[in-house]
Amino acid sequence: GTQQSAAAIPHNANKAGEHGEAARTPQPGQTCPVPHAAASASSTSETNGSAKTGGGVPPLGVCPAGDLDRVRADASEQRLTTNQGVPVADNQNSLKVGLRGPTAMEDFILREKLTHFDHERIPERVVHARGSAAHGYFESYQNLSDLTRAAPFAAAGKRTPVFVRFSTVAGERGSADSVRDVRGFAVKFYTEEGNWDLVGNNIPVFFIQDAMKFPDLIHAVKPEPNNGIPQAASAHDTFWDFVTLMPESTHMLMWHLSDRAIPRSYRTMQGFGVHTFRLVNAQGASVFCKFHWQPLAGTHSLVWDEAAKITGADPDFHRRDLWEAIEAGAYPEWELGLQIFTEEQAEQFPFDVLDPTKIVPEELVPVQIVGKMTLNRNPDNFFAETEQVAFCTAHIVPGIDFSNDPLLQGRIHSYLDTQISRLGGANFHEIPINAPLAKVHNNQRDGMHRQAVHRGRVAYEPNSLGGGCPFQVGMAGFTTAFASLPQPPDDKVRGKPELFADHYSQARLFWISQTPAEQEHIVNAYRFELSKVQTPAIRVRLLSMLANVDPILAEGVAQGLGLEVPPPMPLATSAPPPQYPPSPSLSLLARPGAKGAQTRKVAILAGHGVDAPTLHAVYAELLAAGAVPRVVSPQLGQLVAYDGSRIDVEVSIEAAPAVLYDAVVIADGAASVAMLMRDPDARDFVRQQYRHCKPILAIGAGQDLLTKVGVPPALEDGTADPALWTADPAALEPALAAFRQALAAHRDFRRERD
Ligand code: HDD
Repeated sequence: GTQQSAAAIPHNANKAGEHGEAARTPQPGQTCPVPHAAASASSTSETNGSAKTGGGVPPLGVCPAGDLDRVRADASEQRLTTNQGVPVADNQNSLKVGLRGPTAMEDFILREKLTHFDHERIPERVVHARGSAAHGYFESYQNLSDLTRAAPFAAAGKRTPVFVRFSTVAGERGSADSVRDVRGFAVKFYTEEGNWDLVGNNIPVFFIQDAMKFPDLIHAVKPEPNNGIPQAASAHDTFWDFVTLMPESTHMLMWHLSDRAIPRSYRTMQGFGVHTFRLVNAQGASVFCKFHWQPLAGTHSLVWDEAAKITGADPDFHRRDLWEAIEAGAYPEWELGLQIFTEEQAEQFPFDVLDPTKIVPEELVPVQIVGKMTLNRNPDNFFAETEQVAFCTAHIVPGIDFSNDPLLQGRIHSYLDTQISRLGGANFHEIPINAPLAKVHNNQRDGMHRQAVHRGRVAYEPNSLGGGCPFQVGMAGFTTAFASLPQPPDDKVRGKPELFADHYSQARLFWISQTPAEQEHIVNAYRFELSKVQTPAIRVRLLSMLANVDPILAEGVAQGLGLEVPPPMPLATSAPPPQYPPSPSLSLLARPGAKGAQTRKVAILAGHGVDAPTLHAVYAELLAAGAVPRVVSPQLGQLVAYDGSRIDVEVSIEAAPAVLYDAVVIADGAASVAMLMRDPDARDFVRQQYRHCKPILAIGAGQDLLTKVGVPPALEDGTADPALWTADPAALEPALAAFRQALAAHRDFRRERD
C-alpha cells in the first residue's frame, strides 16, 4: 500500500530545485523557463527583482525576470551566524561569569537571539486573520481590449502571475478552518502596469451597504469583548443582535447560513469581486463589471455535523487540502467570468448596482468566461509570503476603475491604512511578496524599513536638476496612464438611494433558487445559530425578519426554536418589491461538479485477514482515477492478509477519523471485518460516512459491517441508496465504476432527505 501510493503520487516539478544545492545557486529566470522578449521591459525595478510567478509559467506577454530568489535564503551546508554574519560556535550555552554564575551582559549573541525572538509576532489582520495562500498565474482566453485596457486581458493566452490568499473572516490567526464563515478570496495580479488586487469573497453580496457600518459589523461578530467568547463563530448574541437590527443583512445571511459558508475545500469555492466595478478601454469608454471565479473542481461543501467535527479532527483542513493538492500537482483552477453591463442597462434593473447586498442575476446578465487562473506553487515561507502579503482594494491598474458603491469607497481607504499598523510602516510595498513587478519610480522617500537606495539629489517635482524625472506619463490619456473616469458632481449628502431599502426580494430569490436539501440546511443553520443565542428577543426579531423572506423558511426556523412566527418586521420602503424568478445558478448543487474522482480522499477500511488481491485492485483503480486512497485500520503497523501477505496501514482511525475522507471502501475478508466490528472507532467511521451522505463501497464480507452499524440497504421508500454499493469480490468492476462516479459527485443528499 504505502510504497505503491508513494510512487504513484504525482510529483510537483515546480518545486524541484528550490531547496538544497539548486536553491543556493539560482539560475536566472528559474521559474520562467521560456525567455521572452518582454522580459527585459518588465524586469526588475529599483525596489524589486523578484517575480512571484508560480513555477514553470510559460510566459506570454509579460515574463518577469528572475523570481523570489533574490530574497530566498537556504541554510543547507552553511555555517551558523548572528544577524551581523558573525560565525557562532556555541548555540547551546549563554556566556556566564563562572559555570554557575550569572550571564554576562556582553553576551551579544544571546541578547540578539532573544531580542529577535521577542519581536517575532506582528499584529494579525483585524479581519481575515486566518488564511492560506499560493502562487500561480492567470491566463486570458481572449483579447478584451474593446472592453478594458487592463494588462492581464491584452491578448489571448497572455499570462499574468498571481498570488492568492483564502481566509476565514471572524476567527483569529490560530482558529480552525472548517467553521461557518464567509471565505476571503483575494487575488493579487502582478501586471506590467502595476499590481491589481481583486479582494473578494466566496459570497457575492455583503452584510452591509455602507463602509460606515463595517466596524460595527465586525465588533458584533468577533468574540464578545468582555470574555473573548466565542472563537470563529457567528452563533452568539452580539452578532445576531446587530444583524437583526440591520435588515439589509437579510440577503447575505441567507448565503452565510447556506452550505457556501462551510466549503469542502478552497478549491471548490466560487469567488466574487462583490461590488460593481468598471472596465475602461483605451478610448476611455467604460462598462460596469462584476467578477466571478468558477472552480473547475466544481462547487462542493461540507455538511454541518461534519464541519463541526473537522474543527477538532484537523483544524488545518482547508490549509492542508490546498497545500497537498498543489504539492501533488493537482493544481487548483478557476475560470474568471465577467458580467458586463452598461450604465443604461443598470438604470433598468429593479435594484441599484451600487448596492453590495444585491447580485445581478445571471438571467439578467450572463456570466461570460474570459480566462483561467491556476495555482501551481506553494509559498516557501508562510510568514514572508502568506502573512506579509497586503491586499488593498485601492490597488487597481489602468483599465479597471471603482464604482460609487459606498462599501467599496470605504474599503479603498481601509486596506492601505490597516497595512501600516500591521506591517509596521508605509514601505510595506517593498516587502518582496507585495512589490510590483512593474518598475517603481517616484519621489516618495524614507520611512521605516526602507529597502531601496535611491540615487541622486532630486526627490521632488517639478525639477530641472534631475532632468524632470521621473516624468508624468501624460495627463490626458486612458491609453498611457491611469486616469479616473470623469463623474458628474453631485450634492454632498449622508443617505442612501431608495432602491437600497428593498432588503428582502433577493433574499427570497436566493431561497427559492435552492434545492430542497439546501433549503433544509439553511433552516437547520438558522436553528443552530439562534439556539446558541441567549436573548429570546433576538430570536423573535430574527423570525420577524425571515417572515419577510418566505413563510416556509420562517415557519421551519420557528419550529426549530419552539416559537411561533411573529408579525413581519416593518418594511423600509413602500415600493412594490421586484419579483424574481428562481435563478438555478445560485444553487451549489445546480453547478457542474468535478469531472472525476481527482484528489478525493478514500479510506479503505481493513483489518487482519483482509483479502489482499481485492484491496490492491481497488487501491490501484482509485489511484489511477486520481483519487487519494489510504489503507485505514484501528492501529498502525502491518496487517497480515488472508493470503499471508503483509499490507502497511497508512493511517490509524484515531489519527484521521471519518470526517477527513470523502468516501469509504470496506475491504473484504471475514476476519478483517470482524476486527473492524469490534472497534468502536471503525463502527463510528462507517456510521458517519453514511450520515454525511458520502459514497460507501462494501466488498464481500464488508457488507456485514454495514448491517452491524445499522446502515439501511435502501432508502426508506425502497429505492436504491444512490451512493451505497455492495460488491461481489469476484466481479468488482461494475460497483467500483459506480463508486468512482459517486466520488466525482461527492455526496448525494437523497439519503439525508430520507
Ligand atoms: Fe475586507 C481584509 C474581503 C468589506 C476592511 N477583506 C479582507 C480580506 C478579504 C476581504 C478577502 C483579506 C485579504 C487578505 O487575504 O489579506 N472585505 C472583503 C469583501 C468585502 C469587505 C469581499 C465586501 C465586499 N473590508 C470590507 C469593508 C472594510 C474592510 C467594508 C472596511 C471599511 N478587510 C478590511 C481590512 C482588512 C480586510 C480591515 C483586514 C486585513 C487587511 O484588510 O489587509 O482592511
